[in-house]
Amino acid sequence: MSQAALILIKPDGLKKSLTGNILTRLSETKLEIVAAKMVRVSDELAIEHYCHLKDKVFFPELVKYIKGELHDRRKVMALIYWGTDAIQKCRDLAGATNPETAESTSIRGSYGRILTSGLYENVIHVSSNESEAQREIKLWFCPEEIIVDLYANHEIIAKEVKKMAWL
Ligand code: DAT
Ligand code: MG
Repeated sequence: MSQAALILIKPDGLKKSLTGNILTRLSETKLEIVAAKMVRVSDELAIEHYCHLKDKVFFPELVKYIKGELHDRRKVMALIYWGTDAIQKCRDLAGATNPETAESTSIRGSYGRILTSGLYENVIHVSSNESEAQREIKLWFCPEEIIVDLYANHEIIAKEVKKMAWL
């Protein structure tokens, strides 16, 4: 069954110029990229994304990390990979959460590290299961940004929405 996975190339991955490398590794999965963008991560987005970890001692630093405050790069690259077993395939390539125990050929095993504070700086995020993927994708993307219809959606007339436009 086709499923979707949210991938984030975290600020350390961008700072270390690993984008091309990571995308090449992920292309081994033969999955389809159905959305991609650069995102400046707000406090709200960071906190909501990692809400399952809000009671952990490392939570405040984790929020700073995903916002780019530890790397002077206030951006992440967000992508959606879509296809058969997308989550497992991407998680296998990413490797274990802890970069020290991740298989050494995996993305996290190759490029991750543990900070002196104990936080795992592990280059990439991959959704952990289908319901988390759905929650995360709805948080990071709106329906028009995804080139397939992943989840039920509807048209709305948005009034008085402040947004930037080309001159
Ligand atoms: P994953 O990113 O593999 O899905 P997670 O959702 O449990 O893992 O945690 C999110 C991030 O938080 C993880 O990528 C790195 C950090 N983290 C998790 N557990 C940690 C720990 N025990 N010590 C330090 N950082 C941790
Ligand atoms: Mg997770």
